[in-house]
Amino acid sequence: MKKKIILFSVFTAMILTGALGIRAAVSQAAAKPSPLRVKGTRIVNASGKTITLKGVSTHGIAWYPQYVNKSCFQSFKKMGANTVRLAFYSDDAAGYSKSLYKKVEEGIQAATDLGMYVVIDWHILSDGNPKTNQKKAKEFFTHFSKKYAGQTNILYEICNEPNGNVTWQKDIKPYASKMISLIRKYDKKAIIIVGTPTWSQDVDIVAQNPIKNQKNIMYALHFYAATHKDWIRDKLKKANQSGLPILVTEFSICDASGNGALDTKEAGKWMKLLKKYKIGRIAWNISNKNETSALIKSSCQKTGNIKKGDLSKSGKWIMKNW
Ligand code: IDC
Repeated sequence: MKKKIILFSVFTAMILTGALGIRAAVSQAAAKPSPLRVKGTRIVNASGKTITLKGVSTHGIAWYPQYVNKSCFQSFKKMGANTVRLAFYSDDAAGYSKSLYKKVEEGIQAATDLGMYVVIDWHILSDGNPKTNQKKAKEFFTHFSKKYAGQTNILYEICNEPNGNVTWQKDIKPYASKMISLIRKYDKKAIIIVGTPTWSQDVDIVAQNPIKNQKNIMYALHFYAATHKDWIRDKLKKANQSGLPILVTEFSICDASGNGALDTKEAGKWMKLLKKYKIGRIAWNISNKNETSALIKSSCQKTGNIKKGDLSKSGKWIMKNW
């Protein structure tokens, strides 16, 4: 009798450890996204297949750090995201602090564990000209490109939205050249995304004079569907036709304030165009802030294990239609 019990427990233990071993192997196997490169206007993976990035962006990580975690990112992965964007505001007034580098690293780790791509976003906004905080930007990109050189799921977005009295020729392009050569010292291959004039809308201007002699460079286009309509889509079409590789690193279907009514009709036109050109898109923003661009309902307090029912109206529309 005793012998039978011992045999039975040994047997059960073997089954349990076996099952756990298999689970560990499966989760490790999920964790290696193929390296990306830019080919023409598109992103391709190591075997040359077109990859469309579909992602979610954090809100400013100084304001909503609680959503920078694996369970949260995994929830969006289950809903179709393959990318996370970490928005690191560059202006002191918007919460810039070097102590937040750690949060970025946590976010990178979480996304990497999940086999997702990560966009490290230097989120200039109120500081308008990327040159304003160039010194801090240099420090930031030196730190991250050194630390993650060779890690194949990282993309660098070097200036979210240049705006104000800023031109491509005099301000953004020279800034971009500096950041690109700085990042390339350590990371030879990662995709680097350059912001464009007028809150990352004027891709047509950039297309007339893009950065030369550099590989794996893309340009940002942002839209908020209730504000930005045909005239911005025309810029995108023009730039795409002249061969400019574009990534929509930020969009929502409300107005440009990040709030206001949703325009699903215009949003539908945007999605159709992006799908046609196979352009990647990243939705603003992972938070439950009381604004219509927040992807999570303001009544939902969860910061992980987010289900479809926890999403806001824009969140639901985007996860269904992107
Ligand atoms: C908005 C946030 C809002 C915050 C504001 C100021 O949604 O909660 O108070 O920034 O920091 C952008 C920017 C992005 C904006 C968003 C909506 O890249 O930072 O977020 N937006 O205004 N460009 C166009 C719209």
